[in-house]
Amino acid sequence: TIQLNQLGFLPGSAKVAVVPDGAARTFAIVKAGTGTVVQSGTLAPATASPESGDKVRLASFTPLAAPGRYQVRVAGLPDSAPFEVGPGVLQAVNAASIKAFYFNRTAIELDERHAGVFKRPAGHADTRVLVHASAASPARPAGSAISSPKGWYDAGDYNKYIVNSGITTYTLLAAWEDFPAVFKAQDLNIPESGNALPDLLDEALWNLEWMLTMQDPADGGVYHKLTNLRFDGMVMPHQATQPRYVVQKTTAAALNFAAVMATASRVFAPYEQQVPGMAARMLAASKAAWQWAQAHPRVYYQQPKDVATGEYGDKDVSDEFGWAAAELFITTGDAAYYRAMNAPALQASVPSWAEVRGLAWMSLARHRGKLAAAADQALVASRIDQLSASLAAGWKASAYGIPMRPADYVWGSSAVGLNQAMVLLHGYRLTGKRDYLDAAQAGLDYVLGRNAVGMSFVTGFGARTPQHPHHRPSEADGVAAPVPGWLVGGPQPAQQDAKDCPAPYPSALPALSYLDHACSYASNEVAINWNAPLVYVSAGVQALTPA
Ligand code: G3I
Ligand code: 9MR
Repeated sequence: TIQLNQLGFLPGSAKVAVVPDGAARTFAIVKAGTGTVVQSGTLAPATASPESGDKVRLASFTPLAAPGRYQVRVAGLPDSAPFEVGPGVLQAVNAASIKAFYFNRTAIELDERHAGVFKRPAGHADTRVLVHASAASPARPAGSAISSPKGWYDAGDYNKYIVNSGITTYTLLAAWEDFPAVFKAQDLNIPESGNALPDLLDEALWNLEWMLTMQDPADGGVYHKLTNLRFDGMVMPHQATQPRYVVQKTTAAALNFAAVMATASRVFAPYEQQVPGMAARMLAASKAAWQWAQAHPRVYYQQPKDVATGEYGDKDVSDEFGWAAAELFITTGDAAYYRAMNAPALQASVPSWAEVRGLAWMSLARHRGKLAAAADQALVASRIDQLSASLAAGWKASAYGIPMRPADYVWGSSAVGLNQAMVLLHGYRLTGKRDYLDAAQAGLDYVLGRNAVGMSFVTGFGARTPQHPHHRPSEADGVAAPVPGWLVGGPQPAQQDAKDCPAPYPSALPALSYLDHACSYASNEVAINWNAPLVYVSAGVQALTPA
């Protein structure tokens, strides 16, 4: 079948569909419903896609700009899913991708007014969380209790992990810093809607307030995670009542926390009236965590024997040091932080929870007009441009016309595609090279349906979408549809969940190794760090695509 972005395109976007190789050499764009041909074109030469084992041709129809509903037609094949062209095509998915965070809030009832059929009682107040032996200190001995409420559930499970919350919250704040116009008047229908903060910032604050409680006021150290000892069953949040613990302070947690609090401090500084003292509190918390990390530069997460939940373990924190230093430099202007960043040695790479050096460069690029003199502006530009150029080269070479390469199909592959697009949007802003914008669009198209399994990987958005994500509320709430607005992890060949899955995967090929089954935490879970770049990219494409 013909694969493409199942939601649609802005009038000014690059528009591409993927057609299985066959006899046809031409394609047509037809009006959905009437079948009237509005445009026709020639298919590109066939290219083999090793990651999906097929041969495909690209159909490019970028000039199609008149708002409407269309399908791609190729002789001998069923028409494509219908798609929209129009200036508003990404608004709903952008809003839903943020609303998903609300649906994963801990410690608050989701009432009918804001959650509709996905209403549920509050889960996990987390006002009495135990200090695990691995986190004990004189003032907080093992078994003593702290209060650590709010925040979002990490994913399909009910735990809260600082490292992953860090990149997630940062990415939401970055979306705000880069594209405020998209969010200023957005109404997400969350409990805070209508207050004096934009809804995106209200949502981010829900998690930032939790993160602040994860810092030990005695020394500035930050707990790695707040968790049960083992994963819960497939039950609703309020039915998951195992005791919760804060576990081990780590260097990675301290630095992630320092980076995000420095970022949040500058984002919330203009809102002193709405959140009095918050910006100053965040900056002080950031500096204290940074100091702790200086004194404890190599405390890596070591999963205690009695704990079995997610690890987010990382034994290279040079990137976390660089990122935290960059954010503290941007927020304070203090050249000592720029020197601590060790910019000449810090490369840029596509961000993930374990690999955050690219975030430092994107933040510097964003603030390049206002950086203190210490910053090497030419280096900032070249880091972003070079990484974008290498992603654009992959995009040009790929059969599906996407920046993803075979090795990018890892656990959370969908977010790899979107984090690549996030880098490319920065590259486009910096250089104006149209290829970068078109490659970013292709990354968004990938998750919305231009992929070998022919699915939009966002629940509720597209003609074919995941029905059974590994997401405890979606499984346990008795509502047939999954909670909307969530990006699932996507295909990857390792199939670490095969032992827990009654159904076999359809294929072991990287881009086909996907199972729309609730058992599949390795290909069909949702996660906050995967949704955040969906928020960023769906906003950025709207903000940057020329009309
Ligand atoms: O680093 C190696 C790399 O060198 C190697 O080439 C590659 C080959 O597969 O593997 C890489 O390690 C992978 C690692 O992620 C880093 O990307 C592991 O195989 C892979 O198993 C690991 O997956 C992580 C998974 O937890 C299991 O630990 C995912 O990134 C991470 O997103 C996921 O996070 C979970 C939390 O633990 C719990 N909550 C849900 C969340 C989402 O599934
Ligand atoms: O639900 C868990 C998910 O959030 C994690 O990403 C995944 C990998 O750590 O583990 C899931 O829990 C499974 C556990 O690892 C093995 N037994 C089945 C659990 C799922 O119900």
